[in-house]
Amino acid sequence: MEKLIITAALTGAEVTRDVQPNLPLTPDEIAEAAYEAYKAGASIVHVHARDEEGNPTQDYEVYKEIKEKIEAKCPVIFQPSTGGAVWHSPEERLQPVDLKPEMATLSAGTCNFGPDVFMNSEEYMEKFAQKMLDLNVKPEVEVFERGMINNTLILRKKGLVKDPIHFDFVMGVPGAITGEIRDLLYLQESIPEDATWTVAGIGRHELPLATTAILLGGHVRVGFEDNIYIEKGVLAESNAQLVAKVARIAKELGREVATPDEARKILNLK
Ligand code: KMH
Ligand code: ZN
Repeated sequence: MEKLIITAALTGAEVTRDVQPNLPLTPDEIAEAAYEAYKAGASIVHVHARDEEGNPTQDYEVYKEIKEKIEAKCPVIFQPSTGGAVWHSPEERLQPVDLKPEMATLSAGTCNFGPDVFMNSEEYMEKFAQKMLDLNVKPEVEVFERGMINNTLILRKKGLVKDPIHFDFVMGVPGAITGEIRDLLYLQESIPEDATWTVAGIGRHELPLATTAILLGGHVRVGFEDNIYIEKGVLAESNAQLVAKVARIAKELGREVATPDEARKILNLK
């Protein structure tokens, strides 16, 4: 089995300090959280930027500062979000791709997102994919529903997404696919054979899905964007604590954890 890629989703766009006091918000805090997550076993950091008030921003300059600060500390793969927050315009969301990061997320369809709608029209999915292709940025395809795999295969047919595709199954978002293991199996068997995949379980789904992915040969995303607890009712001290827990479970189950360079090879990054 391939080594395990652990992604740390450090901040997200929805979580606040009110519910998770240890949430990293400033570029310095995000870079420090990335470094700690790297030391705990993360090979990718999925990053959402925040402005000076702590609100989600897709501003190019803020992402640039975060990217440079992370790169100064460690060799972890920097993966900015192009999902942003539900209220960001597509143009705002695309800004971090101009930094030519090794990877960026590419949301593969529209779905309900709690009380909101997360909009990803065909026109904009194509624009996002084209830009990533032009700038040699590997998409991590965010799948919130089964139909989004079909959308991705249509993008592939149009030459906008290249094999091998890397998927992130985001499971347990209220309004989208459940966090049940049978749904993970369904998603896993629906993607091309040469594709790689990771799973981001939301809230209480994080740990069971992570453990299942370790056993199935998939990869794992954890972090405050998805889940703020280290165990039922106990807030995590840091993103690194969540990463360390996954690394520990992987070790117990006999799956080695990938370094960033090993993750680059598994994901065919240049
Ligand atoms: N914040 C969500 C609306 C991504 O990062 O690409 C979208 C999201 C996906 O988090
Ligand atoms: Zn995200």
